[in-house]
Amino acid sequence: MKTITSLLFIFNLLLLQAQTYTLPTLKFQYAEYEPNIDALTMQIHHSKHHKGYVDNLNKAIAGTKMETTPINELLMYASFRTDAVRNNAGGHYNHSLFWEILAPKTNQTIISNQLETVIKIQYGSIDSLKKLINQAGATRFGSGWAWLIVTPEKKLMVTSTGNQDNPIMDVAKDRGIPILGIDVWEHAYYLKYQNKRGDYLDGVWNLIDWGVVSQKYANALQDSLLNEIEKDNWPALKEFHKVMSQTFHPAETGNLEPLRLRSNELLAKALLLKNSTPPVSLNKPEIQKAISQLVKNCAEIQKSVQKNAKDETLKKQITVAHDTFHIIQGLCKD
Ligand code: MN3
Repeated sequence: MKTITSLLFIFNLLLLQAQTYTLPTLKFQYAEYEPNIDALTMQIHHSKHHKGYVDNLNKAIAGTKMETTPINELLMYASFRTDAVRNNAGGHYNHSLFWEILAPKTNQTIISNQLETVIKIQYGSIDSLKKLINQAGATRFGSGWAWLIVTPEKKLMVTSTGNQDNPIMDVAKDRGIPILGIDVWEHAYYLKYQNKRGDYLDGVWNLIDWGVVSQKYANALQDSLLNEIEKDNWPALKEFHKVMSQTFHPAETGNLEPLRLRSNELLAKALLLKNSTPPVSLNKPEIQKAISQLVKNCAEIQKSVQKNAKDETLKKQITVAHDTFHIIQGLCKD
């Protein structure tokens, strides 16, 4: 009996710790989105496509540290994730947002004064904003999403991304928190609209619940994720990080080959970082000082490689450079 109780206890602990994603229920019946999106398209889109992203995301993170990683963090560092995590975390996030902002006409809530005012200041009118979003959706080659986002500068911006990427991700060219997104994958419209993406885009506006979008706007302005995105928007730091992890991790396990082959590149990326413009909030002397140290560390490594130094020496030097890089990352998070 005691064994069973403790086994149950452990089982419950495992259940509590493992983060699994679930398919959100739609607020309305599939047929209620007619005639702008037909019931069968809604049904397949939600119960098959979206469910597929949820199931595959759970599969991709099962048994890894990512089970306890918040979804924003999975998205944010997409360039360091596997394609399975990037596509399915994106797919789940994007579709969840899409369902939230869709409602039949009779159930829609109205736009807030706050959002309406900002739209008028930035775009002149809601109609001209719609046109820009339609254009972003219509010109997105292949599959993807058209977005209205809040940027780290707290401005609205219209943009689009490919596949299941989104503007939270470090792979997106325009970054921010999405408050309105339109799925322009063919599976979102093909049954009713066939190849006429433009007609679908016109139709989908009849379903947009501006009250929900307004709430998302107000929430985004307060969200600390905006600051994180601003700080994360330093491509030169990311490029250095890539080469560092691809050379340091093998070195840790005794394989110095990647470092020997790429020590020039590592130094070049460190120099690029030193000469790059940091995000406004990271323009601090202590960070610049640590980066100068990093350049020195990398120059020493390159010298050692040229002199064909022993593995032990290189391993020590890359560990020092890696420590310096961690100091920089720590300073960037403060
Ligand atoms: Mn879709």
